[in-house]
Amino acid sequence: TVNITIDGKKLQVEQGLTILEAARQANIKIPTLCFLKDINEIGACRMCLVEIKGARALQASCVYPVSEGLEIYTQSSSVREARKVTLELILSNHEKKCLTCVRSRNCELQALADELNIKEIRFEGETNKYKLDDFSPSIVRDQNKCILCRRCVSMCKNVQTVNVISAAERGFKSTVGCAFDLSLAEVPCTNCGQCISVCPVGALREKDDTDKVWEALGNSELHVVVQTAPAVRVAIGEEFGMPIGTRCTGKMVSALSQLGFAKVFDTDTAADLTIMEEGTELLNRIKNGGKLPVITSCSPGWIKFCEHNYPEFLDNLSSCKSPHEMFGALLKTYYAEKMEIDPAKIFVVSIMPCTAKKYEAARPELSANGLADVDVVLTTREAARMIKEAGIDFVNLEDKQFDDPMGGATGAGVIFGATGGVMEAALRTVAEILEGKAFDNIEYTAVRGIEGIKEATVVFGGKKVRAAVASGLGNARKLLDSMKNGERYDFVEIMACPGGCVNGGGQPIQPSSVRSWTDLRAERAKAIYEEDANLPIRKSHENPVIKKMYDEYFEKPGSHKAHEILHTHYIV
Ligand code: HC1
Repeated sequence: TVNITIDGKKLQVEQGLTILEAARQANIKIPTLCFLKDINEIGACRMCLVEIKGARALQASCVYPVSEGLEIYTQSSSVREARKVTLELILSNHEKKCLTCVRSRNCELQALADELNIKEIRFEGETNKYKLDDFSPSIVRDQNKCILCRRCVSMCKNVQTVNVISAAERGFKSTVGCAFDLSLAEVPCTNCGQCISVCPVGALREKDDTDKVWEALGNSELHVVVQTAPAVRVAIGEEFGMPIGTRCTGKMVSALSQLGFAKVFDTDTAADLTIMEEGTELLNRIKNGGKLPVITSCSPGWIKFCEHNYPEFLDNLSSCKSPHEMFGALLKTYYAEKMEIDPAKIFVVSIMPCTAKKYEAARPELSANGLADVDVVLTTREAARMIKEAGIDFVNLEDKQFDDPMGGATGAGVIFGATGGVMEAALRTVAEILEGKAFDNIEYTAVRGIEGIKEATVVFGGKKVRAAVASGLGNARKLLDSMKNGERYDFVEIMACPGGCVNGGGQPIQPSSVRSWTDLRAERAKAIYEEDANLPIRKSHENPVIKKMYDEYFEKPGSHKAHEILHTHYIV
């Protein structure tokens, strides 16, 4: 430890901490803007300046390490004045359309201006004017609101290793964008939306598709149904001020029925179906000497990353459509027949924690009988916006169950929402098929948790299954490179977002002041595993809805009909 003084308070703190961290431990708040723990610690914005006795200039506390005897002042007049001028300069070149900004009241710049008591901007002068980049099906980039904090650049380059946005030019002309001023739609962006999750302002946002859904809901010719992804239920409450990790499944279903959807379905049901199809694919490849490992295909950001960067692994991908696409295809075939509804009149909305799902739904190969499987994808945030617009008091809603005839999922379906969940769900089923008996212990804790890469080897029926799980595209890259160097697995789960869908690019955005010190991934995943533990059925192959579907329609997993409707192919 070292001895330091902050604002006259004597402290003993761990060596290696930054001044910002030490102050936080002592409950002394230093404002930050570009800082995001472990992701963007570059001291660029100068909001966290502090005065250090004996130092020549004010120092950025987020990158300045503590050392013996440091005497620090976080609120001296020079510090306050410097922070204020810096913020006013940032504001002077920021498009201040706060009233209509998607991030209004969830904007770190707005909050800081309020905190620093800025009531007028002294430096009105020249401002940059940029064209909106809204060509991507998933992400809109508005440079007029960018404050050059570079969190998105760090996320895209260092965490996801996608590297399609970077800083360019210098001085007043400094900007963040794609090479040659291309649109995100023209570069190998995976649409993961992690850049949006870390943007402190409204410079990055999802493409808002709520109007399309309102229009469909108002069209009496259409049968408009909605499905919700596993990870939405454990995060949507945050949009209504509820604590991180609150399970809101019943309230979410109530709110969606109140919005006017004819049916509210659970994507988890299709996740169970995915396990049946993907599990069969794995067992067939193991038995028949097919291409191993089988790599999961539910994360569209990961699929696009693979298509651009690792085409040599495309044959390893499971041919299964992702669960929500499977569900869409089911609704326009099996359900349409069962309910005697013209499939062309069925309008499927998916509520997903993901921005890449918007891009996925638009892929032409994801259709059945010429109809797109899914018509519109909304993020968790957009769904919350619709609920607010309809004046629904979300927090006080009564719980409601998902609708029949496709309602009913297992714990295996819900854990898809956290990294390792698809693997665990698959192992719960594959184990029983290979052993030919039921298992009581179904919790595969080795594949749980937020570590970027996890491994497990299990033996069922004398067969060794080597499993690996990666979340975050940087970790996927590491895992794939190790496989190129000879590492061998039978089954691999990859999710584009760090921590899996619970931390998807479409989830509620928490500011750096929360995100830097609370692990959103762990809190939301805890709620997912609680939901699993509370469900009466926790294995996909025991789901009665799925059994019935095979009896009535598909005959058996991997059948010709199942392949026609539930499987797809990839593009080099
Ligand atoms: Fe996911 Fe999936 S788990 S991809 O993370 O396989 O988005 O939640 O819906 O489709 O089920 C996302 C989540 C989601 C699919 C499922």
